[in-house]
Amino acid sequence: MMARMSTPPTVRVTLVRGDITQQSVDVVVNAANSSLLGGGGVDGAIHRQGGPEILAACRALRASQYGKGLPTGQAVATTAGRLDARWVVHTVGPVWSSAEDRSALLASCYRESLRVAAELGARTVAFPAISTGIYGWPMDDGARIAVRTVLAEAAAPVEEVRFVLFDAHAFVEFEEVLAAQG
Ligand code: AR6
Repeated sequence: MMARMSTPPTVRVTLVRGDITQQSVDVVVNAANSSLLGGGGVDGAIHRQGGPEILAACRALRASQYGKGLPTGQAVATTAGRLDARWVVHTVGPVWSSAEDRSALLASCYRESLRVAAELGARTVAFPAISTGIYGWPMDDGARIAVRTVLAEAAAPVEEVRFVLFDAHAFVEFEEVLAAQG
């Protein structure tokens, strides 16, 4: 009987507690808003640390392609400016709603960001917990969607997906979800 060929695990998922702007990776994913003009939270931190080149690139994208804004669930790349990264991939998470299930849009943020990163040839990608801050998504559910989508969608040339969690609560939630995936 032939042994079933098992697919080697090509993508490593890691968790780090800290500030995403301090990571050395190919891609830093930004939890942006559709204006692409910056904001608070992780978006503010990325623009502050990365410098004005990122905003200039975002303005150029608005002028050329996204005059009406980047739609929720989509992703687009710019320079990473002064960050220790090659690109920032901006994605727009959904605002949490208790009345409507917007999970597919949140999953789309991770999937589309990974697709853009892979197209660029990125090997290491750092994600924040998209939508779990100002956009109000519950951390346990946000972590579940993030980990499941990344495990299902990450593919070569991406080798490592690093979730960079800002606080202890986020870290614990991601740890639990990752452990439960076996
Ligand atoms: N590194 C890693 N994670 C961070 C950092 C950081 N430096 N700063 C915050 N977080 P948020 P959202 C965590 O609010 O919910 C902006 O104004 C934070 O604790 O940054 O998608 C945009 O322009 C939380 O767990 O993004 C949009 O208008 C997670 O990152 C809106 O906020 C996401 O929180 C997007 O809201």
